[in-house]
Amino acid sequence: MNHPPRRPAAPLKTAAKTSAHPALGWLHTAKFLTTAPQLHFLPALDVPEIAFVGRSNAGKSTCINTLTQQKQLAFASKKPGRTQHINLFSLGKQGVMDAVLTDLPGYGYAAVPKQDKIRWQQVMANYLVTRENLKGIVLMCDPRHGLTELDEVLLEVIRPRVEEGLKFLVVLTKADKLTRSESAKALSIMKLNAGGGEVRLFSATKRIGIEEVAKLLWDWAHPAESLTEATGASALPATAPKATEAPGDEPPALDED
Ligand SMILES: Nc1nc2c(ncn2[C@@H]2O[C@H](COP(=O)(O)OP(=O)(O)OP(=O)(O)O)[C@@H](O)[C@H]2O)c(=O)[nH]1
Ligand SMILES: [Mg+2]
Repeated sequence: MNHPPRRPAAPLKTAAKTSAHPALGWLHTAKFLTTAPQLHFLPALDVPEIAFVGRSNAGKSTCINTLTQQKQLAFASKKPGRTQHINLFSLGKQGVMDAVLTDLPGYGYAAVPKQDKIRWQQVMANYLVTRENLKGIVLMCDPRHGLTELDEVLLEVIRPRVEEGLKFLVVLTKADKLTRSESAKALSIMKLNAGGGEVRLFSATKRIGIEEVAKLLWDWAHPAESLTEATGASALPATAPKATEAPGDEPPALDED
């Protein structure tokens, strides 16, 4: 009896996932680790740490949520000053922590009392200068405002560490607010100012730059790992997002300013 010729096996549905870059799957493993009002409350860690810094309302918490594909991991809000603690999120497949993301309170919010501002600037400067496992800094900057005076101060604070090899990336946030030519201009101006660091355009709403930023963070945290070894990884299911601070009544809407 004649058998019909064997059909080639149907490609597995996971094929697309397994050939994708592992960065987004890795970032999706983010879990709330701890929160601290001051530096000395932070646990000493021996995995690479990547800190998100920048002006209040620049979009740090939103960027972390977008990169990790979790809606409320970090609390974002229209109201500046939403993040008031140092919040740490662990990353790693199979529950094995291999890096940490840090969401820092923003600076430059006018309504904060002067004493609190100074205190916070000291906490942040200390963190950036002394945190031993700090591997990279992501400076979030709204290109409509450019680098503020406090951003410039921060650049000065971290310069010696960047010269010693600390990774540095300027993320130009809310790129959805810019036209194409404004984006291109903002990008080239920032490249001149970033002192050798990377610069990327980013938008949570229009989903610009997400993969590019994700890949950079992956590379920072896994310098020795070759891409071929890593491509077997696929996205793990989301873990229940955990609040770092009391949530507001509604999830924050993206601002329209
Ligand atoms: N249009 C637009 N709005 C954004 C984007 N990212 C963030 N936002 C909005 O900007 C506002 C501030 O966002 P957050 O992520 O809370 O900013 P933050 O830098 O964490 O602020 P602090 O915690 O105060 O330092 C919120 O209303 C966000 O919805 C974006 O890509 N596009
Ligand atoms: Mg925040």
